[in-house]
Amino acid sequence: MNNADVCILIPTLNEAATIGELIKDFKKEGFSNILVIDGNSRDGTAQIAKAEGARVVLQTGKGKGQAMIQAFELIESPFIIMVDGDGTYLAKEAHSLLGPVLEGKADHVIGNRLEKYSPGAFTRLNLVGNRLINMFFDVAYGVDLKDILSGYRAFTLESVRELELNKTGFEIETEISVECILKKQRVEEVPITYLPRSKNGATKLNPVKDGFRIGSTIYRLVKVYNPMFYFGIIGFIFIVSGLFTGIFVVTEWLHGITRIPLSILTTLFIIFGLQMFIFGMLSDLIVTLHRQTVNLIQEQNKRRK
Ligand SMILES: Nc1nc2c(ncn2[C@@H]2O[C@H](COP(=O)(O)OP(=O)(O)OP(=O)(O)O)[C@@H](O)[C@H]2O)c(=O)[nH]1
Ligand SMILES: [Mg+2]
Repeated sequence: MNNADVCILIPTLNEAATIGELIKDFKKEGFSNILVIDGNSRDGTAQIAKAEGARVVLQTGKGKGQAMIQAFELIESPFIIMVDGDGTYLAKEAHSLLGPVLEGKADHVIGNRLEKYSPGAFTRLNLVGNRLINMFFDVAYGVDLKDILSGYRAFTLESVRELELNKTGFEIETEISVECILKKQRVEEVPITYLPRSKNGATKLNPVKDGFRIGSTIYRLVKVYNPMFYFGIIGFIFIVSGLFTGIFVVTEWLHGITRIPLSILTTLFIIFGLQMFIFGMLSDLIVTLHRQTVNLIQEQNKRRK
């Protein structure tokens, strides 16, 4: 392996404060194949990156996700490192991220920020949000990943070409993580340092709006992977609501008061909730059978090759 076989992919939007230094740092580590995909920054980010010797491409659409998808199409190098341009990640840790990919042990390596982050790197809201999102993700997909939203990753070109990506904003990391699981890739996590954002560069992430988008992306994408989880959550909410109204109706009835509309509502809640579980079971069956068919076809294709 030659360092030129590794493309350092940096998405940027107004990161003039940090991009120059970041490119220098990667060069110091021996990586000269650097691709900056810029979202038409207005602070001279693209010019700085060019002056530092990076290949700069302007993105044609909007959002970090669109930029990444566009960049993946342009890359020919067999290995890719993706890293945010805001100077929160260390170039020297690229080697430990690449390790498992180069050794052929993993297709996709995630830099786990949540083990040794610097004080101030996460706001309290971001830290709690990240932990909740990871917990939700792990339960939904039945995996044990600690930092699916990390912006520092290493993977093979082959593995990224396999992913079907559509998300245009900050949901891109979620979608990449989900697709890796759907495509049965070997995903590993390596602890990395996470530094606070430079005071001169503003965040593009809105923790509440983007956090909500990320959560709903995880939920929507799980429908075809784990439908029991998808329908089960809705069913659970309705059954719990039914139990609450039901307990109220029964207590009132014991005191001699009959609540007819609320009794009807209770019945509807519980019937609807149970139906959701039945949908879940049926969908689960369909997904399992579909998976078996796909596996069979893949095995036959492999045998033919
Ligand atoms: N090309 C492109 N890059 C973007 C866009 N939005 C954000 N980025 C870059 O994507 C990287 C991650 O964005 P950040 O704003 O740092 O988001 P974050 O790291 O999740 O949040 P912070 O914790 O606030 O840093 C940075 O390098 C941004 O410049 C975009 O629309 N287009
Ligand atoms: Mg950042």
